[in-house]
Amino acid sequence: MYTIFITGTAGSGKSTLAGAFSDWLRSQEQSTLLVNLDPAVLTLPYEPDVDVREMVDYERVMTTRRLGPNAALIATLREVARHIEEVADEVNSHEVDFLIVDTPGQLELFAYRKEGRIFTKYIGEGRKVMLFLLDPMFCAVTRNFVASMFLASSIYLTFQLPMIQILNKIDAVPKKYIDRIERWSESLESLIVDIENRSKNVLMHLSREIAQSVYDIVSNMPIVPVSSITMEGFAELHAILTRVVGEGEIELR
Ligand SMILES: Nc1nc2c(ncn2[C@@H]2O[C@H](COP(=O)(O)OP(=O)(O)O)[C@@H](O)[C@H]2O)c(=O)[nH]1
Ligand SMILES: [Mg+2]
Repeated sequence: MYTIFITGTAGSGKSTLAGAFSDWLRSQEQSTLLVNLDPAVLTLPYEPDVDVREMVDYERVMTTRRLGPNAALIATLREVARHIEEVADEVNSHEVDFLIVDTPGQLELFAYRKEGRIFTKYIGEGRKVMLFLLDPMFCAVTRNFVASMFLASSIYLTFQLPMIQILNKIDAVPKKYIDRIERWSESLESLIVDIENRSKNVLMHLSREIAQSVYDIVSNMPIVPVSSITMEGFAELHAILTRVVGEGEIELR
């Protein structure tokens, strides 16, 4: 069994990918289990098999405890973490090929609080992998690409799980952007040349420094372009999951 945690900034397409990739896997005769870890989501583009909204009531916490949206999300995630063994028992009682875990909308509440690590520790068995979603429209600019590399390495440091970067929503972006991002991920030299040509002074120096310091971490993560609308790239994502993660190559790096 593979356990896939889907992470990325708010709106990067985590929930859509969770549903679409599960549909695709099922069409390939693979069994999947979909887990929603977002207590605050109103509607989901898939039918979750395990849903934390059945365990905590985000709206009620917000009104009864007079909390703002983020504080209520923190409180409800903490509540779920307190009952993590029940959640894990429910999830882990199913025998499936792929366990797909959709994480809360706001990345920082999952990634930079201890609850996130509790979830990734207890939920799922077998090989665990994290997908980190990138928006290709944003990442096609050098300084944004560097900022995303920095974020990806920070998430990797936090969870220490094998990570695959997903260049998402490619149906909505010109192909030249995807090619550019792939070129940067394959060659630090090419990224540095573009940083030097496209930015100036402090920004150029800062981008170059950051790129040089995190490139080794990030360049070891595969980068897969996909679309949850056309399902383009899903076969490649599946192949990378089974081949690279399956053989433990990412863990060894
Ligand atoms: N064009 C396009 N839009 C997408 C894709 N994946 C997600 N979206 C849209 O991006 C928005 C945010 O998606 P959602 O899955 O809710 O993001 P989340 O906050 O990361 O869970 C929604 O309007 C989706 O329809 C994709 O592959 N292509
Ligand atoms: Mg979502």
